Amino acid sequence: MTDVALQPDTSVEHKVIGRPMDRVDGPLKVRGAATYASDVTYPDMTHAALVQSTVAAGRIRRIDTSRAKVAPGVITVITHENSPALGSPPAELFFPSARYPLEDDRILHHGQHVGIVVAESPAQALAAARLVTVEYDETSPVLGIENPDAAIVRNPFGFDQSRGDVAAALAAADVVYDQTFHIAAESNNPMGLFATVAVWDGDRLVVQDATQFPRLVRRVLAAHFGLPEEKVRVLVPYLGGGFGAGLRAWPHTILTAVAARMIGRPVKIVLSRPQMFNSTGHRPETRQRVRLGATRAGQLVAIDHEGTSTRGIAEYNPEFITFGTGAAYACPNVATRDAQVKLNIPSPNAMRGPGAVEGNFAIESALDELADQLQIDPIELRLLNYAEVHPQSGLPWSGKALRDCYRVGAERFGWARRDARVGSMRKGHLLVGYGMASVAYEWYVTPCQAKLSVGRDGRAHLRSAATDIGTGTYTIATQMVAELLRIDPRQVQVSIGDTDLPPSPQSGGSGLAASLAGAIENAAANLLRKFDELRGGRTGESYGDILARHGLDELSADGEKTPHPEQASVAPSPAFAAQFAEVHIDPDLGLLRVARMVTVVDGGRILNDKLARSQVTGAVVMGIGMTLLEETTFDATGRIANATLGDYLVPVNADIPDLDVVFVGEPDRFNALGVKGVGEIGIIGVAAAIANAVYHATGRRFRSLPITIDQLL
Ligand code: MCN
Ligand code: MOS
Repeated sequence: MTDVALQPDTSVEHKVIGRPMDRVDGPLKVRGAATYASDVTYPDMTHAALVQSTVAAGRIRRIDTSRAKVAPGVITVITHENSPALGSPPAELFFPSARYPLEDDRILHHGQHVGIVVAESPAQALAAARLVTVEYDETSPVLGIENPDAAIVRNPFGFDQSRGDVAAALAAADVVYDQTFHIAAESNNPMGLFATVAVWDGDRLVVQDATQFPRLVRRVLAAHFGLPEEKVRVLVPYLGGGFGAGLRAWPHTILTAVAARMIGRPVKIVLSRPQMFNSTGHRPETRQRVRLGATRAGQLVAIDHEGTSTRGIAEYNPEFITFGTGAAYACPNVATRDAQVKLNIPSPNAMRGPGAVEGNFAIESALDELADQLQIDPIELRLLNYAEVHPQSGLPWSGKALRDCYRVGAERFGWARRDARVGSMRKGHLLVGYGMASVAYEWYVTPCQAKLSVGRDGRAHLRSAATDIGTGTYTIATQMVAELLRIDPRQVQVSIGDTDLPPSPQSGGSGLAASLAGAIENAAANLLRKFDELRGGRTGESYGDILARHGLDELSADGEKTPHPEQASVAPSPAFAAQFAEVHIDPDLGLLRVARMVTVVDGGRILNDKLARSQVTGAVVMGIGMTLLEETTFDATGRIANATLGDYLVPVNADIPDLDVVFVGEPDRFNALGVKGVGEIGIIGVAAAIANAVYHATGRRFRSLPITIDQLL
């Protein structure tokens, strides 16, 4: 990194944004000096362990804590019988809070927390938790997405869409497609086990929590304890991944805060891997039906898309399966409907690309089937139905380079070498298949604030309550500040992960980079304006010189992400991508290997080429897991039967082929610094690309995930 004079001299070429800069927090992490919630410790800290329900539905008849209470080191045992009553969290929360599980004696799912034991050591807490005995009045749990006894909620998000006349268009279409799809439940499995440390200082609560959304945790805790939000501070300087699991205020976090208040000492809880399966959400099981109508020439005339996901009994989960379908292609008649089935299962929650990844698998598989039926090249079919403007509003896109994604992807992949005839390509005795999928992924920008200061030493300090969940927020914030202030990145300090700092949205919905970019751009502009006033027309002075001349130690400015003035006349663009997969299948063994994948992404302006690439690569790996390996299995009692990394398969190095990632497109003209979200897009089209390649290789169409060896045999 070249040193740049510490002065706002606009004639100096100073590009930091976009560079593949190493993580600024990398050395801290490698040395073990980055403190995750599980590393936090206090002198008089205590440790908690959970008691969890062994039935999925019913009531607690009797709970006996007498043996646990007198076990070595035990300080307290809290159950619904002695828990304080808590206030209710605000109803309007997008990611609803979980029901406080000690509210009453009701059991809504297997693994529900029915008690928390606090002891002097983790081992003592765990041992005592096993001594709590619970008798249940068990009722038969409602399980299974097809269960006719399950309550169904229709249009749960209010996003069902309709344009044109789908029924008439389907009736008049040359060809009609109608198929159903199924995707198994999956579990997020971040490497870092979720942990919470809660400590009360009078009526002020400080919580270190494994969360992607500290503001949500603060709001929920404040509401539960009847406190103004300022009395609750949530800290998450580092997180060992979340992939969506950190987008809710989970019961174990609330219980830890309750316990800390009851005993007047800090309490720490670290979940076990099995508890990560039943206490921090999962991707729900889903079913979909897709109907397409098209002309013989390949023009789509109707799309009808229904999606159903599972949810817990007491809380819904924003799983927008069909939301993206209406804007994906230029089709005059589109109807989309979502529904949720209430089951006695731990609450599903966001998992990378929630809703969209399921919807994309169905729609992009359906288009592949249509292409095959009409004998049209799959890319050609997508180009024939390319949405030049937003198909619902008719407004121009703020930025869309999907055509480039197809073109560059096809070139790099060698799509032209594809022999369209099914089963025609071979490598030795292996069947070879080429498949592709098109992706449009909505990412969510929300209001965000930041404070930027420059001190007399010329160092800049950025403060915002944003989080870095492994994504690289520290690094991109450093780059943005360095470029906008035209200083060396080593002169930038970034403080995030603390709700006492200026409010920021979640790291979720692939929206944090863009939200923070808006706040930083605005703060930098405000700060530079203040420096300009102080400079009074002089030249050649550094920031430090200007401050010294005015006898100031530091100058600060606030910034916020504000809506773009053109908002009403432009359709905010999703991020776009094209994904290509080559599969090799051993017809004798049913062995399927993904031989290579090419992913071309229009992410607007890329802030850090290395980190963005790592985001997309990681997401493709998750997509391969979803397509071929991952499945959270509920047994007949509602227990998750494979809640360990020994039984739940995730991809390992040997499963992952060469992954090519390319960025195309222009800075988005709607958004601060031209940024779009890229944290999730890489997973979205993987399943369809692979399933389409499997069809091309074998002639067998898989509409259910995961695609496993036994099915391929
Ligand atoms: N980035 C970039 N240029 C852009 C946009 C982003 O270089 N135009 C890079 C930056 O390094 C940025 C990262 O990509 O920090 C992600 O930015 P963004 O797309 O805004 O996503 P968020 O910061 O909101 O992160 C959440 C997103 C989601 S929703 C999931 S799920 C997910 C993901 O990020 N979970 C992750 N990536 C993850 N990566 C890790 N290591 N761990 C997780 O749990
Ligand atoms: Mo991502 S599933 O929105 O955290």
